[in-house]
Amino acid sequence: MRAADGQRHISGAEGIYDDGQVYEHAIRFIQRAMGHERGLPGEIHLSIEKIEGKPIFIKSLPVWTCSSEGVECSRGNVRLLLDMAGVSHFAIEKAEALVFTTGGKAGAFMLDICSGQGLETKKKTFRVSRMGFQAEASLRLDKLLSSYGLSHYRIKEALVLASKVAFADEVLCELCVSDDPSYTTGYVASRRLGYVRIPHIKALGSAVGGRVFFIKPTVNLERLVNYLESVPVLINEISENVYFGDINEFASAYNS
Ligand code: WAQ
Ligand code: MG
Repeated sequence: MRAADGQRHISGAEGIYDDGQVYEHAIRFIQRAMGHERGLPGEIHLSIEKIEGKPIFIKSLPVWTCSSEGVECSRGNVRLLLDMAGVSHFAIEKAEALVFTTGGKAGAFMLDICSGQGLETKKKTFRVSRMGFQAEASLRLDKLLSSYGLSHYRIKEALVLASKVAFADEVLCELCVSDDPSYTTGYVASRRLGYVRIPHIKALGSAVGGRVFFIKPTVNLERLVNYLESVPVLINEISENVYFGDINEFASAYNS
């Protein structure tokens, strides 16, 4: 589902569901678009396709929630995590300018991890699609997350996206900031870092946000875009690792 008001992105969502659940989720997506805090959309596009062929099965990333005293502290944590992942300072600054000063894009930017340059393609942003959960894994994750007080639907949706993205060899890591004014937790994710949640990543009420995928220089762009947009990926195994702690605890666990 994609909902927009002219050029301005309002809301989007995607998933893979059994045929018996398609109707229910289609309605849910339309309700979400119509009731969105970013405003009433001028148009809503809903596209439903049968998945052909075998999906790729992956495991969800472990979840770490990084405690923070406020926006300044969290911005520092974002920089530390991206640096730990191996992103250059040029690329970190470029990403910060994209996700902390603008919003309203439907997809993610792809930046080179060394130069911080945007990839030179006709499309400026890319939307990841065709990811979901096997039924049993979905229930397991719901149970696990809710036992830690993390049952917001956004967390589950972001975790499946981040797990699909992190599975791509060409992607070093991802930075995400919701562009919804009331949702102020973002994340940095990679296969090595896991899914690291950052509360207070932006001020309450701010409509800035976006996603950046940091791409290794040797990337085969066509292959990567095809994987992100079109290859069906299902989570069939859940990482049971859910942690809360500050950035120093995270760093020592990461380095050990
Ligand atoms: N593919 C690529 N980029 C996307 C996609 C997608 N499928 N969906 C959203 N984006 C980009 C786009 O630029 C949006 O403006 C931006 O991300 C933010 O999207 O654990 O709700 O749906 O508590 O507002 C993170 C959850 C929530 C953190 C992120 O993002 C947590 C969220 P939103
Ligand atoms: Mg949003």
